[in-house]
Amino acid sequence: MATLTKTVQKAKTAAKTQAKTGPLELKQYIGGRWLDGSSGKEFVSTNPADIRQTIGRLTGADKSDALKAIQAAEKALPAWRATPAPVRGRILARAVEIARRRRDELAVLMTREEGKILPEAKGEMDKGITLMDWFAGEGLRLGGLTAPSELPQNLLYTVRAPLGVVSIITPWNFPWAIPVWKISPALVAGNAVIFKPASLVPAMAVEIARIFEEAGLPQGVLNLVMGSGSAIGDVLVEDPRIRAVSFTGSNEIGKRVHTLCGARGAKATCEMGGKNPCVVWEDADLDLALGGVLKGAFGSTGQRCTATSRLILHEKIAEPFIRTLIAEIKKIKVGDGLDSSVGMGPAVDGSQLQTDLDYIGVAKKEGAKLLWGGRRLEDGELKHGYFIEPTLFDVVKPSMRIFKEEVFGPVLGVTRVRSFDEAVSASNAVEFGLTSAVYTRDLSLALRFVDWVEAGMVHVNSPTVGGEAQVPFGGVKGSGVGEREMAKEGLHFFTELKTVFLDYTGRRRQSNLY
Ligand code: UN1
Repeated sequence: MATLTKTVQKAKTAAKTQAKTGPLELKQYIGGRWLDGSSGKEFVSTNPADIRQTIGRLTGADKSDALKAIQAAEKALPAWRATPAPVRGRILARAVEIARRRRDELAVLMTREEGKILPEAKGEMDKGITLMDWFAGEGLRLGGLTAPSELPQNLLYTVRAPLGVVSIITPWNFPWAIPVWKISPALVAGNAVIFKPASLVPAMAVEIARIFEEAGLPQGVLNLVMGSGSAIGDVLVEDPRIRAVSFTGSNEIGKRVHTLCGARGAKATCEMGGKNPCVVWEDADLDLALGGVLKGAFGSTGQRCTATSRLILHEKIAEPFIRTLIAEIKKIKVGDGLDSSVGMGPAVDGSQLQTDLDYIGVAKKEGAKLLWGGRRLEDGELKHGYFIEPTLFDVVKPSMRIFKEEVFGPVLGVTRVRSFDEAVSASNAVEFGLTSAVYTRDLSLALRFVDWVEAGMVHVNSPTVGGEAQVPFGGVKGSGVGEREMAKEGLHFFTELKTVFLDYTGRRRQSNLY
């Protein structure tokens, strides 16, 4: 424990030194070389808790860099796909060791660049490391099946082949875990990768590439291109050499990625938004539910596609539950995530903050009742960051935008219901279907909720957020298209099945089989 505290302390001191010495000079990573982008356009990432601090600086990539990265990946591909999968897995395992060693230091960088509080950043580091570790092991298990043939002395089996060069396009809200849970299966399956992170978190993306470089990944197998989506996004989705795209982000872009890939016969998996309901039933352990709602709605400043944004309360417990909820929300200290007394960090940037405030305005106008929060926080040091109060609305109706649309901020709306059917239909009355939660002590009610809720994931007596490496992650309806992520499904997305018919009779076939 003492060593851990020391490491965090060291990382914090490093952060302070970096704040004095100036921003990190970041480079693109193409064909195993660290290069400036060709766009001539400067990108900076700033600390959303204090925008006077620039975290990283780079010259953005343009189309020519994206094309170079694709070329480098194509060149590296044959040797990488010929590398036995267990050996590929061992390179990943080395990356796991490096990431474990650097966990605390990278968590501090994450807090400074993305804004989430340090315990959340450490949690994200751990989750990403577990995912990498799980996929590293898959190098030993990347098998197909054998099946009995209709014919004698015939061997029927399948193998999993890599797809080729793939693009990985990731959002800012999980700048470590999401890239890692896409890159790891892509690599272990034998693909070469072009990784394009969100422009707000380049410093974390560079660290990811450095970890794989240090782990001994051959040059060109992983390429990092950073720049505006409009400059490089289309190439990474439309170039005929890109055989698959794994995307996490907005619905608008996800649908476009899916359509463009579909049109040219490339694979795509798109993980998009959520508007996740948490149902608290009259018989629930209310303390447990309270903790789950607070974590789900206000954890990561609500900037999580799995965040709880709709609280569906049984009317019998609604009043006391809301009273306690407000009392707990009032206790959440908002501020710089490196301060250990802080419970909620800033919005990631000015535009997200404005979106949050706009939605709050619309909700008020549409008749939702503001119970707590709703304002930007600008007192003292807070004026240097993008801080907003955790916000709670009551009397939220299914017709309102705050009920239907993803805010991606710390804004929770309450809807009251009287029956199980009402709870299910309220839960399902949106276009999203990522995750959901129900708090109850009634096993039958919980399992009926599992049966009927339209969501890719259901939590019983736990918050809507999170996932585990060994089970699939993803949603239905507007929340996701393509294969699920994580687990075997996440690995299989990056492979092509090959069915092999091996006749070892050495004679002409006698059978009429066709
Ligand atoms: C989580 O809740 O731990 O962008 C993961 C997102 C999701 C990941 C959430 N793709 O928020």
